[in-house]
Amino acid sequence: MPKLVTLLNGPNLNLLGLRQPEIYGRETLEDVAAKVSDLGEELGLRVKALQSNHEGQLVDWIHEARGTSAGIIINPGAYSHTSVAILDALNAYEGPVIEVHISNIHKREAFRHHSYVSARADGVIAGCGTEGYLLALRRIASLLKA
Ligand code: CA2
Repeated sequence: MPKLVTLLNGPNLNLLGLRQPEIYGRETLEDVAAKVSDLGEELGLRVKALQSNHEGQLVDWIHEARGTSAGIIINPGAYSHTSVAILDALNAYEGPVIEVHISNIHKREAFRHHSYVSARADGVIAGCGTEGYLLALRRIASLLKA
């Protein structure tokens, strides 16, 4: 049975590929989920991709991942910079967590430089475009092997 990895995307990431391609690229979230899922097959992992614009929904999915998912990849979107609730939920999760930002948040406005989620993340990838999600899955695979 392949281990499950939960891929969580936060607010507005459903617009990926449809708006602001100069910042977030041209791939849709569906394209990204398919690529991550294909890589998962190669790595022997099953990927469950979810997106929500609602903080509480993301918290609920993190709770659901407890005991069912071997790892979490999360792009919390703007909640990265505001959400202690998402940080608390991740602190109650036992497996590896990799935080992904498509853009380099450190090259952008000062309010994007701090992420609450980074205090829990085992790794943070920023500024690698949507390829960051694939890098995150590779990292989860190696952490699960170790
Ligand atoms: O770089 C990232 O991945 C971010 O997490 C994206 C968030 C932003 O608030 C963070 O500071 C950095 C915003 C996601 C918005 O996604 C859109 C995608 C396409 C068009 C419009 C918004």
